[in-house]
Amino acid sequence: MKRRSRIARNIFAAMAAVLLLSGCPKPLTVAEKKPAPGAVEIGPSDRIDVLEGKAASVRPSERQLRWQALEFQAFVHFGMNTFTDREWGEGTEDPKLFKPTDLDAGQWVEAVKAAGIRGLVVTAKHHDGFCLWPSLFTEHSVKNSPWEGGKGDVIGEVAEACRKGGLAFGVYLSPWDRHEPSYGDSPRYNEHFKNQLRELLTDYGEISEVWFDGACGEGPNGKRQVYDWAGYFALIRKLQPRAVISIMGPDARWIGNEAGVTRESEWSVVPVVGFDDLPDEKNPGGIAHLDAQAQDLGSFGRIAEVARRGGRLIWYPGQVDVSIRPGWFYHAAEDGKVKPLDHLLEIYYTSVGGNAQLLLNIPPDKRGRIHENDVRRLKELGDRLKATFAVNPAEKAKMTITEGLWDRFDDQGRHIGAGNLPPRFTWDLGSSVRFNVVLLKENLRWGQQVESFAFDIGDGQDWKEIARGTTIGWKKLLRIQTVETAKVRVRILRARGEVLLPWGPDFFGLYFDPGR
Ligand code: FUL
Repeated sequence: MKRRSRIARNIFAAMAAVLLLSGCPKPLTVAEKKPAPGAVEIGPSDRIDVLEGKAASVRPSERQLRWQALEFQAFVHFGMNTFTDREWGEGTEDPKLFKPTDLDAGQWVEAVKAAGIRGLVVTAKHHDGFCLWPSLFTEHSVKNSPWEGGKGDVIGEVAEACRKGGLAFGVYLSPWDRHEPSYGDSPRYNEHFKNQLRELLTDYGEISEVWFDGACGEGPNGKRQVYDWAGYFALIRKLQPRAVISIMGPDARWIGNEAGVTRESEWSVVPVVGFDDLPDEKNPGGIAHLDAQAQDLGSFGRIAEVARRGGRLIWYPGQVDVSIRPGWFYHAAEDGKVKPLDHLLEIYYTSVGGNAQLLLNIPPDKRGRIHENDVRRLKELGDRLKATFAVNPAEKAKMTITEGLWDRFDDQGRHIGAGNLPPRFTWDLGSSVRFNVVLLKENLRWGQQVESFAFDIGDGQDWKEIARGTTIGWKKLLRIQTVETAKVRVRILRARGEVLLPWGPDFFGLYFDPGR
């Protein structure tokens, strides 16, 4: 990373101080050209400062940023298993068993929107191979079910309802297909799979995400299917270039568990070993050799370890997939087991507020509706989040940046942040404010930089540290004991490169959660 000389920094600092004092920021610099998104190679000859610069230079793609901004999405497991009361079907189920009595995709959309959800990913085909759309390439689909006289198309209805309701729309398509006879005859099945993918990518408008699971089995011929990941990815890039490919894909990694648990430090920049572009079953995290379940995926120590063997740094943000109930599919026996509000809040704060995206599964029932218990819980969750995040008293607070730094402004003269570590950001709230949630964000367009920070409150004379954290990334939500103060401060303790906090009410918030 380009580093400025101390003298230049001091000149900038002096100019910034004058501008801050005069209260009239003018452009000092134009925003540096961002390095292009993509992988950065690392190797044993990289010195520590070089490695640090490389880690600081990795950038997300526009599609990754758009996806990250969704923050909270619904996962919808619905299909043959809903009617057979199973989690994994055999592929031998009779399509006639699929008979929702009151399917209403609009109800799904309203129910999930009440929780503040912004996108929805539906299981177009699960491992049993039953397709929720009338695919031309199989008989094992809704077209041979009694639902809507075989003329129905669940995917069409859901896509339409999402569009109407303003939700992003994505699909889960299981590569493992226990029904399809060509499965295991690798080239033939890969063609079949691409045909199905093509239908989904061309017939339903914009697809925001394609979710691939890594499960792989033997076909009826006893042979193991070898997936053509590169071919699948190429097709998606061609037909839906804005779509993120998750889990077995290059854009978003699996968080490593299905319990809704994130790491204390979630890095979107992760080192991966080797130069193999393709994921495999042992590495469901992604496009290269990455153990998605490892506790440390992105610390500087981990980067140095991978560099010794040779590898690369990629932008690979985490996604938390977890179900609101014990199972992924609906089971009446689990109607009383919808996760309590406090558990969902804990998941929300540690995922959305822990630099990850939350994909909360809500399975419709045999009617084809989201069950009343889940609807109620989603509304409770949304109401609580709305009440908490309604007002940000820090929005209009005066912020100053202290400690040998220089300010940066973009080419329109807007303040976009400060560099020269370690910056301290101080807010004068004018009068005493009560809060128990602190929100921080980095501007990920310039990479992920913060390794640790502290949060202080002040009484005008002294500062008292009340919380510490590690990574910030897209968003950090700190839940703290309720405090009242007119002055707050964030100290960046360690960062990899210049810390660029996005300017505006969005990047720093103090909130009061009335339920705590
Ligand atoms: C897993 C699947 O086997 C489960 O059935 C579920 O779809 C989950 C989200 O992914 O790997």
